[in-house]
Amino acid sequence: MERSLILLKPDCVQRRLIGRIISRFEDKGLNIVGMKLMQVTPDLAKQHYAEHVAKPFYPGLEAFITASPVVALVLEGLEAIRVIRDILGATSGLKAAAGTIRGDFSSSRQMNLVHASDGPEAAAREIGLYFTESELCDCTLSLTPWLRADDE
Ligand code: FUP
Repeated sequence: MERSLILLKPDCVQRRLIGRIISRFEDKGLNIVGMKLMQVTPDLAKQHYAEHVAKPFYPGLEAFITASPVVALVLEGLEAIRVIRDILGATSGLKAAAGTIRGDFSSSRQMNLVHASDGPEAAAREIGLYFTESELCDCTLSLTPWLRADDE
């Protein structure tokens, strides 16, 4: 099983798409193990986007990600990191394939609705930035035997 850090970004919250986007993850069979509405501070933004802080687009990215609350989630599932990024589509909503979240709902590179960790190391680092261990719930949902075989 893998875990990934997901942010429903300010554009997602402001456009009242939270429910529809979370439904896509639930429909796929991913488990929610952490979830909260929160405000990203400039300091947290710099830690989250550490690899981008020196880039020309960073000031605009920080202004955007701190402009309104976000919903932070930890999702869990088999190959969850890749599966979730496939569900999101390419970074720019203009390039993302139809049927993906960004392909269906976004026409922007910055306002692309959802962040998802891009690898296991990023996931561990980002989950630690947004959640304490006690905020994560580990439970087996009763429908699990109807979502995949025991040996998968
Ligand atoms: P992703 O892994 O899909 O979240 O995308 P990146 O790590 O490449 O970029 C991080 C965030 O910076 C994305 F949400 C989009 C944003 N971005 C810009 O706003 N402008 C750019 O020129 C490039 C990326």
